[in-house]
Amino acid sequence: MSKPIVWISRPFFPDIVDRLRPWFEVRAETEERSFSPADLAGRLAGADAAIVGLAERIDATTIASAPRLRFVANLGVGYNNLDIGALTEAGIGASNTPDVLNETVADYAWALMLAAARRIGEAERWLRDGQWHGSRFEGWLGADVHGTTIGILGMGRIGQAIARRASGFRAKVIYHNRSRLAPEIEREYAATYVDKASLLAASDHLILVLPYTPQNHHAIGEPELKAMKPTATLVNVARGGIVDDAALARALADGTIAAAALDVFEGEPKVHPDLMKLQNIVLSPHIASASRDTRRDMAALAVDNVLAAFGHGPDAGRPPTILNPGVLADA
Ligand code: 8YV
Repeated sequence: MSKPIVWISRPFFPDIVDRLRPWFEVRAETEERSFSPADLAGRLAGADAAIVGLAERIDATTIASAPRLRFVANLGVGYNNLDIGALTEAGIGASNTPDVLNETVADYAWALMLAAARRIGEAERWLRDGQWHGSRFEGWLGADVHGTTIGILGMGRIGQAIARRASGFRAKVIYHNRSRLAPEIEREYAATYVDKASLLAASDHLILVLPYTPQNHHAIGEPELKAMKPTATLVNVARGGIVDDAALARALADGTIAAAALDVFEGEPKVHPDLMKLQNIVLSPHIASASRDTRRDMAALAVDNVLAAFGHGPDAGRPPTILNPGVLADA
């Protein structure tokens, strides 16, 4: 009997991909590329399973062109590229990569916050440009991070990992979330729940970690930016589309807020041209989870899910991070 086919939309760690080979015919892309809907449909037409990234949108139209598809493993914790309703209706399981990236993304959120507040990118560009001829005592003044109030919008597992790092900086954490954390978790992080208006008004540095949903589209737009302190820093490690990038560019240009750092963009990999013109922003190409260990862990988790969905490996029959477990129960 021929082996089921797994399509992998981007190259990654060959030793991890090899774990699929005893049970699957692996069709792995050999270079990073983007897929038109027609390309995607063509790739999925013969596939029984797929490992995809957030650039690959899997919805009812894609599914219609993939009659054999039984499982989709997403290389990321955020899965707004997957239409879970349509997948479930078609009896196709789906998984994401939660938890394995929490600490790495939290490290990076802090790195971006520090870089933007202390103007690290801007100062380095100036130095490399050969402009350092002497130091001005009042040059390069940035904002402190220690001892400040750090606001977190979206207090899931990554938000909590960000909050945990605040104590070393003696910073106060306030947060807003769909649901309030249990009191013992709030105590653990010394985090105070506030409404969104208070979060915007009181944060010295505001970090966005909420999932992208239609309700969260432009959760930070012109009115929200105007409600922030003029000395504030905004950091987005969540998804493009949560921030209105055009409004942010205006706010950074006219001093509504002081600085920003974005790892994600509306319409990435394109970046709004007005953001590109600014100095008081750190622009990063969606790499918050890109540490060597974490990207391996994400890849391994995606592979574990595919193996388990097809009855192999230690989790046989129980993909560890399946998003729609009902699909397997119904199978
Ligand atoms: C990406 C992410 O998945 O986990 C997420 O939701 O946005 C990232 O970790 C990563 O860039 C791989 O494509």
